[in-house]
Amino acid sequence: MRIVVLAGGIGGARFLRGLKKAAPDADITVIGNTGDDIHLFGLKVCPDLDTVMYTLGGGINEEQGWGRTDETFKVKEELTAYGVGPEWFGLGDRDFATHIVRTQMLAAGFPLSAVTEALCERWQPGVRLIPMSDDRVETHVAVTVDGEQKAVHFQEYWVRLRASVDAHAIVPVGADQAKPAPGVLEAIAEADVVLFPPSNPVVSVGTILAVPGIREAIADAGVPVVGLSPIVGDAPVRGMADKVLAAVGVETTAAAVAEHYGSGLLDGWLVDTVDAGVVERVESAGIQCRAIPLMMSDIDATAEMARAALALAEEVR
Ligand code: GDP
Ligand code: FO1
Ligand code: CA
Repeated sequence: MRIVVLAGGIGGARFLRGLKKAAPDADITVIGNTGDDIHLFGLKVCPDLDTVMYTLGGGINEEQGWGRTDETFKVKEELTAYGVGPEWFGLGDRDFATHIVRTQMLAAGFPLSAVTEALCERWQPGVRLIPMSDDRVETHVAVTVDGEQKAVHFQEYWVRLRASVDAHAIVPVGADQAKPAPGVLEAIAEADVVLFPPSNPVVSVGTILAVPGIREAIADAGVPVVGLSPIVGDAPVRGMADKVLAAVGVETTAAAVAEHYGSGLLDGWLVDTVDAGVVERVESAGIQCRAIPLMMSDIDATAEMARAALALAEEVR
């Protein structure tokens, strides 16, 4: 079976670990969000691609959910001693090596998709990981700080400002001009099922869908599209989905997120058992819905979620 998954960082990566266990023989292609990417210290950092790569490859800091295990911060300390920032973004020594290799290969002329493939040769994530685009896309957030309206990079909004200021708009800068990376549209066209993991619907899955051609390819593929809610009990399990959903005018509920994707895209939707009350509302919007436990507390619980998503895909096929 060929499965395509549109993934952000932690939510996507943890779901993929369960999916690999649930469907060990499946051929899994992951289309990764690159809207979170940022240039720091002359290096290109791709947080969501790296989170997927490290999580599936066994190099992730499990507690944190991002960055390397067994990490040290000597390089960052030395940069700070030179007065070179930003200080608010925690790049570790082991992680730095990934960004150095990536930046060196990009400077040599390789596209990000080829660089990601090369990095994955080391990590062997057991899936094919493709960035959504080789073109630069950067998510910016319009905020008001001290009465002043401005746009900041998504990482500045989340890591520096801790999403503590109101977001008025989310703009995937460059997305309208971006082309899907080689292999993205082909994987979607050849897929037997497309899954939206419980990733952020705005700044992860939403950004991938903002690359012209990807949403259309999914709708045209004619295969089941099933998603899992990242919202449980009217709140994100972690992160800032509530803030960015508000910025795009969507309420923070499992039902509203399903309606936001819409029945033109989504065939099936899984909500947590605490949200069983919304099943009827989602189904009346033309999306088949089931309520099951959606907490990715361990790999077995996550594999059970993946099995339920694949079972729902068969029901709607
Ligand atoms: P990010 O790029 O690291 O923010 O990761 P993603 O976009 O892939 O996923 C973030 C989303 O995952 C957040 O909105 C969380 O609510 C959701 N999430 C994290 N852990 C869980 C979980 O155990 N269950 C569910 N249902 N959602 C989760
Ligand atoms: N998240 C933080 O909250 N603080 C950090 O200092 C930080 C550094 C960082 C470095 C590399 C990387 O791949 C991810 C990193 N993240 C950090 C996570 C990242 O900001 C988020 O997981 C996502 O981009 C949110 O969607
Ligand atoms: Ca992310």
